[in-house]
Amino acid sequence: MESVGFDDTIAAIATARGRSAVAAIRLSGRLALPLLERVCPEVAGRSGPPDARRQYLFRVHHPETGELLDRALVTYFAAPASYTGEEVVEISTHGGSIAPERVFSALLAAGARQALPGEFTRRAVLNGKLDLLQAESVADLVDARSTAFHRAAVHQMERGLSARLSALRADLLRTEAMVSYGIDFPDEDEPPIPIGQIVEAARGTLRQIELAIGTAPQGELLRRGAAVVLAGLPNSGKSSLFNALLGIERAIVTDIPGTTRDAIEADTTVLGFPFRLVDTAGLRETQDHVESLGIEVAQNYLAAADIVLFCTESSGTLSRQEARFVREVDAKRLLVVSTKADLGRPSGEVVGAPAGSEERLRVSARSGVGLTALRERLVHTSFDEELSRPPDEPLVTSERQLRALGRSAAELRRFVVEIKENLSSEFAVTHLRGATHELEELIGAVTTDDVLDTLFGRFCVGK
Ligand SMILES: Nc1nc2c(ncn2[C@@H]2O[C@H](COP(=O)(O)OP(=O)(O)OP(=O)(O)O)[C@@H](O)[C@H]2O)c(=O)[nH]1
Ligand SMILES: [Mg+2]
Repeated sequence: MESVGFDDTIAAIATARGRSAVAAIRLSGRLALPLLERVCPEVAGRSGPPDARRQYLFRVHHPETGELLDRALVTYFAAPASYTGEEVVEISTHGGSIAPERVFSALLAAGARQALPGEFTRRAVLNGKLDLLQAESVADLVDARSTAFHRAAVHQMERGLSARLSALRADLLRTEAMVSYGIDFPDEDEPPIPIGQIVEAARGTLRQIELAIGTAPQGELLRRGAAVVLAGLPNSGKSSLFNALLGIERAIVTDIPGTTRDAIEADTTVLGFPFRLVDTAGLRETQDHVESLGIEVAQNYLAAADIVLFCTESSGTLSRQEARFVREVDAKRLLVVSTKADLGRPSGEVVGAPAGSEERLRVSARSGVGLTALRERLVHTSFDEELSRPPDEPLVTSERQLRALGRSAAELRRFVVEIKENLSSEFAVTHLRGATHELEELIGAVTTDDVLDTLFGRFCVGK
């Protein structure tokens, strides 16, 4: 495919700042090779350009002062066989904070322009190297903080969702052809293709779109992490359990009830799945102003929690006060654990335990007992759908995707209504085209500038 023909050649340090063995600098645009020659006189001295996709060890100099800046590994990718589809040069310099910056400055001095966030990927999309969904997955891949989300992003980068939606788009085009066939021969008594068949085809596609929409809550959870809010009476061991799940001593633990006052949040992964843990103030009636504010905060977190991890020191019946708190949480979100299992309690306490409490997990932050079972329970409670999702089944992971699919489904439903009432098929078909258009815009077959702006706004420089 022809390069879109941007005038500037852009450059960026693509690796993170800080101490490292190597850093990568990227250069993309028509002048990538001439700019390389300006900073690497050895390239200029060669009889021809460097071979594409071969690594060379070149000295890098400042184009104005001639100062030697580094020895770097240089790879040239000839257009269009490159990430962006343009002429690309990648320079691997020594890492650290100085060498990459100085080589980068040399490239700017030679005439490159500093790339904007996501500009390389944006060019890749505009040159047809990646579709929009793949571009989104590139950002997800970089942002991924859990292996589960990473897995979804990789699948999308491999065109998982794109392929599925392209197939649905093809189905819609076929349905449109069926309708047009009817419109082209309006004088026939019986339409050449029965309306029922057209409706059936549209409904089939609609079901597929709805299935994809149905994966969005799980995709959203994978992106943001499931919120687990630890709650319970003061001193019930919430902060200790919070620290044990995190693997670091983050919250203060003392034997004084009412230690935690504010809510403490921390992102973590549990068995590869993303979670946000929230430790809260113990729930109790109190005259203490600060403590009661903390309890109010806790209540707000509880309302928004994906899972309420209720900690009780009892291994049997909950106290009246505890039972009152627990009643306010709906059962699907509630997970009750008996803490401090290492202390061992007289088995007599279990007598009179409410139904279901035999299954209650007993955990100890001190000895580690029950923590593995608790981790598994947390993952199953939040990510059961993800665990049972076939690996090749695509997942809707962004608001943009969800909205576009919603609009496509709405158009398709309107189409079905119109065509069934046998209103003018020309009118119905505009809704069918609307549904197709939404899918095309989602994949990136047609893109508008503001779609690109929102999408690439969250990229990092050099990607
Ligand atoms: N033996 C034992 N003691 C524990 C365990 N977990 C917590 N404790 C003790 O119980 C006391 C209270 O623990 P915290 O983790 O501060 O309890 P909390 O629920 O956060 O308390 P508040 O913040 O005051 O509401 C401390 O003295 C802890 O050392 C455990 O698993 N085993
Ligand atoms: Mg605490």
